[in-house]
Parts: sequence; structure tokens; C-alpha cells
Amino acid sequence: MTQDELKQAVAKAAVDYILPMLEADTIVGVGTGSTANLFIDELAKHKNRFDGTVASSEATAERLKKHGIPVYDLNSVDSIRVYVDGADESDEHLHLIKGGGAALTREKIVVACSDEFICIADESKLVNVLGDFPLPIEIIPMARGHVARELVKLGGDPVYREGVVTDNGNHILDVYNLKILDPIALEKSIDGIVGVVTNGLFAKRSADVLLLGTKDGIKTIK
Ligand code: ABF
Repeated sequence: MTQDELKQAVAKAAVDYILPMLEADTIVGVGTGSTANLFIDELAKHKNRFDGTVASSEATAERLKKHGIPVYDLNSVDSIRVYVDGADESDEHLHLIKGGGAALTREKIVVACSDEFICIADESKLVNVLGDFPLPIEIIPMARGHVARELVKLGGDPVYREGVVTDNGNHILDVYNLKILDPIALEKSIDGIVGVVTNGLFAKRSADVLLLGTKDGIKTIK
């Protein structure tokens, strides 16, 4: 199976996984990226089974609206039953690297407000040690130099993501050559750097379930 076929399979598996959770007043949190887009297209087939969604990016909100799925402002909903999103890497403990799609801040906010976080990915995303994928960091533009210098002290090689402005008007540094042996500790260290808005380690609050699309079928990792 191709990577796209694996993404399609895991997107459908995610809809099947959450269907029993859905009630008339249920709000679903929706991630960003190509796997999340396939999830949206599958979810649309059941849009009458739940109330609506909270989106993790403008791109996701637009796709949901095109399907006629209500998109609510996070501040107007009481709770989010489940959040479904992709990732760039996951280790076996469901610690994630996210942010390749530059949506990490709103993703992390919606994760924090969700009862359950289902990560969906193809098998290429599962790694033993996080860090082969460069760690995205959303930063306040004026602090780029300061944050970069602090990241070097942590052992990384930060690279400014040219031409990208996030939905929040901020910039991204991608940090290469990190061997992330303690994701929670590194997430806390980076969060302490003045000028950092969000870092792409989702470890303090990891996924609850990883649905992994593999050539041998869908694996459920908890
Ligand atoms: C998003 O999913 C981002 O955090 C991450 O970069 C992306 C993975 O994209 P894809 O599903 O296209 O591989 O949540």
C-alpha cells in the first residue's frame, strides 16, 4: 500500500473509532494536515451524527465548512469530546512531534481542551527516538534571534522557515539534529525560552490513542 492509501485507511479507522462517541450535542476537535484532511472527508459522511467541530487551523475550518459541517469558536463550546489529528513523528509512548503544517499552536490549544486525543498516522511516523523530523517551534517574530541562540544551547540547529506566517501571525523555527531522549523535559525547557509561543513536542499532553496505518492493517497503540 502507498503512503496515501495508508493515510486513507487510518482516516476511515478514526471515524469508525469515534462513531460510538458521537451524540447530537457532541463537538469534535479536528486537526491539520493531509491525514486530517482525509479524516474530515470521511467524517462528513456522518455530519448529522454530531453537533459540530472546533478547527485547529483556518485551512481545516475551510475544509469543514465546504462539507457543511458547523465550525465553532473554541470559546463558545463547553467541551470537546475527542480531538483527531495527525503528527510528524510519534514514539512508542505516544509522545509526538507536530507542527510540520505550521498549525501547532492551535492544535495544542484544542488538544488541551479535549477529553480524548486520537492521533492518526501512517507507519512511517512511528520512530524509536523523536528528532529525525526537525522540531517546529512557533515564535514571536522579534524574538527569533534570541530563541535561536537558546535552542543552540540545547543542542539543536534552528532554521528559520522562510515564507511562512502562522494563522496567529507568528514565525516558525525548525530545529534539526536533536536526539530527544526525554521529550517531556525538553518540552518544558523550550517552553521556558522567552519568545517561544509553542513548541511542537506534544509530550506533557501526549496522544491517548495512536491509530497507525500499516501494510498489515490498522494498529491501535495506547
Ligand atoms: C498536523 O499533522 C501537523 O502537526 C503535522 O505536521 C501534520 C502531519 O501532516 P500529514 O498528516 O500531512 O503527514 O497535525
